[in-house]
Amino acid sequence: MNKYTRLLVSVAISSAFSLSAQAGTAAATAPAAAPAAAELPAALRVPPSIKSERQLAGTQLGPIHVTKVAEKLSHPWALAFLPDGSFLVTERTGKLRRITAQGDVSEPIAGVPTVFVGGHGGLLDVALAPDFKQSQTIFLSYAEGTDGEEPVGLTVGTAKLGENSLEDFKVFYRQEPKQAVAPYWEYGGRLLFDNKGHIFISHGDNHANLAPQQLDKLAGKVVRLNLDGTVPKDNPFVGKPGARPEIWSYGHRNAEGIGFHPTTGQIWSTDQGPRGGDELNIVKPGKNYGWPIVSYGVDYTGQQTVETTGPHRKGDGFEAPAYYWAKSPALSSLAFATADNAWKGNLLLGSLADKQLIRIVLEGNKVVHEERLLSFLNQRVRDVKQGPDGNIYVLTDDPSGALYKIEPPKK
Ligand SMILES: [Ca+2]
Repeated sequence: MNKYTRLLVSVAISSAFSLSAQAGTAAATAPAAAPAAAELPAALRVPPSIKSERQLAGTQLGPIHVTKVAEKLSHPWALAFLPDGSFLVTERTGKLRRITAQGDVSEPIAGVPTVFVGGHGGLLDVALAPDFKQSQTIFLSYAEGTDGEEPVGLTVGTAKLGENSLEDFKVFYRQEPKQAVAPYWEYGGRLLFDNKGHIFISHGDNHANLAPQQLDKLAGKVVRLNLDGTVPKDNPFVGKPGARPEIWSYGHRNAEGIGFHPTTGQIWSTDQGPRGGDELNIVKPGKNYGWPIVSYGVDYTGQQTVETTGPHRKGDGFEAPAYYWAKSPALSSLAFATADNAWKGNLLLGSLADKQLIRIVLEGNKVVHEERLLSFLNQRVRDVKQGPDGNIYVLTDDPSGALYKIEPPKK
């Protein structure tokens, strides 16, 4: 516990006491105001804008502590943990910053490529190469293109991370053909490494109609590559005429979360539905996840999309989701909790529209329970990751977004 935390815990405790005392007084003269005050979580009893305050909040499995590590980030999108305890954070508006463990935010790191910022596009994921300790290499994903001139696509680059700059930036992978046009929605963009020398890259559908079903296009796909940029010989569509060999799976709408299940080793992904129909999928090679032919959602107009024939049905040839939501939380990132605390084995999901962290309890591959967390922050959750310290870190998507640390309930 650092000096700020100690101070603020004591502030929090004294504020809580003084607030209950005031509420008691107020109740005598204005009873109508009392119930709302009584329902306030402990975490709201101190102003949420103070950096480093460690707030206590009740959850189904016990108390959690929520600490704002850093703030005033411009639409932060992704988070990576550096070996020295600091953080790398992308801002969708095009900047990469380093944040110290104490929450000091650096000036933008130089050498980041020009990115297309618009709609869902911008600087997206950041991930350390598996050999980062030796190579200092990072991977960045971003939207690339020029507004109004030609379509925008997803690009992945690598660079060596210096103190204040990126060196030796190279384009590692480029979505061709690019397919996103105004209003520039749905890029996916999440990066995932296995321990076998591969990288997985999720692609949104770029709002490009049937593209997720077309195997000569990369929109709406999860792609798998070797770490030297070549295509693995055992990818499912290698040698199939008319199909791009990079493709691992297809029929995705917007997988902004992708990760390995810690015990089965299978890839799980989120998928944002249009209006309704967000999905959790188990991503298998060569499989078709159905978008836009089948979906539990409807278009934003309230009508079924032109291409959609209806929901997933047994025997329709498409991979049904492990779970879906009729009302979309607008799922972003995904993290499996593996540390030794009460959330071990749970799946954590960011929610943009519902402004929550969602805790999913699994029995095998079946979702048996969900708990909605962090509602009191009232912030869109863009990224969620488990840190090397076993705590959970989230980024909030806002013009003045923040990095929060969540200490899960103890076992
Ligand atoms: Ca689906």
